[in-house]
Amino acid sequence: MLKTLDPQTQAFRDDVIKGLSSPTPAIPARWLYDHRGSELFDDITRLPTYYPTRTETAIFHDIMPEVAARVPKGAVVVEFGAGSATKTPILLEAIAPAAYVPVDISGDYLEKSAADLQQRFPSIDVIPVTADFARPFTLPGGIDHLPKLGFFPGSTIGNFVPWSATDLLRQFRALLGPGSQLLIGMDRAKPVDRLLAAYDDPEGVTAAFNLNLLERINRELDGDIPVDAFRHQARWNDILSRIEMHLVATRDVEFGIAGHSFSFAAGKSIHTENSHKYGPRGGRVLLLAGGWTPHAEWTDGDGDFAEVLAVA
Ligand code: AVI
Repeated sequence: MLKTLDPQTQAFRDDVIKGLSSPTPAIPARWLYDHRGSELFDDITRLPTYYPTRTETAIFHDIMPEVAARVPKGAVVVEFGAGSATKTPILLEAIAPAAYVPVDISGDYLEKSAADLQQRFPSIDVIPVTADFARPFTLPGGIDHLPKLGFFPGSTIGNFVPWSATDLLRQFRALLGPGSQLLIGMDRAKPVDRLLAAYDDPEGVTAAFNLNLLERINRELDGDIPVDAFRHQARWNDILSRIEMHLVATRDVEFGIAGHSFSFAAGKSIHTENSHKYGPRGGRVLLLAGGWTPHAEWTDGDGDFAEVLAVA
């Protein structure tokens, strides 16, 4: 019997069926983040080999006085993503904006993090918006006249292929308006062994995060994928300057998902995520192509991660 699926599950099913039917199988990375996937990603951010979160947080502590000096008083901070419990408070504390607007597709997670921040910062008007920030949406009323600071930390921009990243940056510009600013985190290219260790940790947390996608398909789409027939693999793609996550079949397998049959020969992979790494010039060119002019840039002492402030 055909089950009626909610729109989100329908979109998941369509992406999975289309993605696995391609000669180069791939599933969009956004489906990695169900409840379990988000928990596992949280664990990743604390791994010794996963340097980005730690490094960006340390940069924030150093640069906030300078950022605050460049952001007009009474601004509105619009964060693309629900807001990390460690990074967002550093920014809010430093610039004391009039309002903080976190935008995230996961309503539950958003409400919870917004409520926590509202309690911690009673003088800031916290206005959560449930929306997919990668698609056009509108800002809440009553803040049109205030200066805006977009906030996009974590190097999430790296999870978009450059042409989509450019579209996304242009959309941020259209939303926030000319004269607004954007504070964005970008992970830098670095020796391949460090990158591979960050995305294939010895503890196996990133592997569990990646394999959870197959478990999610089985859970939500009535799949019967033998998860133990796939292994996590992180690859460095030098031409495209990105880490790719794949799930590689370790033996010949056949499985079904929502009435569709698939067969994978041993060695065939499902591409599940890209994480682009930018050099200083490449990062600035990307921002310029997206309609943002960089006017300040900071890195940690080793040049592992960069924080850029740009103006629309
Ligand atoms: C969310 N994003 C910035 C992470 C990254 O580093 O690209 C996602 C991630 N995937 C595996 N580890 C971390």
